[in-house]
Amino acid sequence: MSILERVKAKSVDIMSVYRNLQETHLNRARASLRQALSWYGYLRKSGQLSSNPELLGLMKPELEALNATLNKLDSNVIRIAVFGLVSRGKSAVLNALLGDKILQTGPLNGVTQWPRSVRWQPSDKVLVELIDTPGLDEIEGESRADMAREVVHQADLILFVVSGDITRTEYQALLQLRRSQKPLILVFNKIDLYPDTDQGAIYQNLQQLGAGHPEAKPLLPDEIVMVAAEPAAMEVRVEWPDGRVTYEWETPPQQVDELKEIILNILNREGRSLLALNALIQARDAEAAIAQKTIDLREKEAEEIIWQFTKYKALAVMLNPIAFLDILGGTVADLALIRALARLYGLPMTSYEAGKILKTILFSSGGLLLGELGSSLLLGLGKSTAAITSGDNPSNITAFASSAIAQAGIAGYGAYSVGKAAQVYLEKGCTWGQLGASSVIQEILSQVDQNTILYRLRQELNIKY
Ligand SMILES: Nc1nc2c(ncn2[C@@H]2O[C@H](COP(=O)(O)OP(=O)(O)OP(=O)(O)O)[C@@H](O)[C@H]2O)c(=O)[nH]1
Ligand SMILES: [Mg+2]
Repeated sequence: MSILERVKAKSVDIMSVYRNLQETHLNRARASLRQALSWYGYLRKSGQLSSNPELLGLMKPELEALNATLNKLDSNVIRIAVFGLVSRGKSAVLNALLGDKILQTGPLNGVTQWPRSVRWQPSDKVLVELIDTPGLDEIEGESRADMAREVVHQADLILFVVSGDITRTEYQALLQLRRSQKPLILVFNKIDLYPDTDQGAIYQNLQQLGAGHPEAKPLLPDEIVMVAAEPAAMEVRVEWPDGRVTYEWETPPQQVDELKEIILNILNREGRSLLALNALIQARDAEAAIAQKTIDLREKEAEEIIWQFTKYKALAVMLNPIAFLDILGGTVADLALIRALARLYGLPMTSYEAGKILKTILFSSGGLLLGELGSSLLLGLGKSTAAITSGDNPSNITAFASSAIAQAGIAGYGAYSVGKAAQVYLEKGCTWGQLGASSVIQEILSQVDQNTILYRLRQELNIKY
């Protein structure tokens, strides 16, 4: 095989690795969404929800969002939205990508008043929906800015368009997008207005954007692109050989090839992974919202359940004379409490997950609950000895009683903290279980290649693998 052939074979190899990985990510996302939907569907059928029309009504928008997200995954269309302040050239950038003046542009602020999407097929395998949005600082009021934010929330990749100095609003929007795990490219438009000598400095400033902020890291070279989407005509001085001087209007060339290439690279390498990630983020948010609504609705009943279990556990531990059994009994009670709360909330929960939550709670609340285990063991042993040797000796019975009461108090407090902690945990939604949205997001981010935009997101979030 010649070197050229080998290089070719290798790059075909790499492309097929990327393709397989993206396919896996899509499949995992689909499985996760189906699991969530089937769970809520099960609740409805099993009567838990239909007997509770209030809750069903509350959950409806989120269930619809989950369904829409799943449909979107199946359609395989990647959504790219522009975002930025008015008149930065958002519509012009999309026109430049499309190679046609489809969207209206103009010098006045607020030319684009509604989100509008246009199909774009940059290569035969990739289908893209380009979405134009109104400016973030639209004077007509908040509603248009809200519209833009809503679109961005649903997009898989953002082109954040700036031109000239970055304003505070732009800076804050940028940080917020980063925080919400949105992949983005910073597009510096109207570069034709700057002489070549300034462009290097602009680039460096952009790269350092947010570097002063503890959460933000400098942007990577691939994440900043300079473009001239709709360069303005300039008056140029022409000196003729015969000494005549005339002035003519000339339009500098459009500069958009680099942006196009970067987008195409991203789409080929990780387009469908971005689709999967975005669907999972939507699912996670929807499920968290469902959990929050349910928990608010059931606050009183939950308090009652927690107290009942606290009393029950204290009593069970106190009356049980055998050291190991009371610890076991206590743990079983904690698990049952977590499951009872989950059942009350109608949240997906298997005993495997309940066990995992209990473990998390034990470790996260550190000393206190581990202390409960430790002292249970000590006091429990004392109690067992007292029980064995008690006979008719009243002092032994007192020993049994006092260690039993001490232990019951600790156990009761433990159950109460477990209950409260479980409530907090459940509030976050059950997205951390097997195939849960959060788990799959983490799984996808852990598998991405170094030169991808997703890898960069993972760095930003400081996830360690
Ligand atoms: N010099 C120069 N002007 C540009 C460039 N791109 C766009 N413009 C001009 O900037 C103005 C605004 O462009 P639009 O594309 O309408 O901007 P927008 O961000 O969509 O604005 P809104 O829809 O109002 O939020 C227009 O007059 C464009 O001609 C560019 O690359 N260079
Ligand atoms: Mg516009």
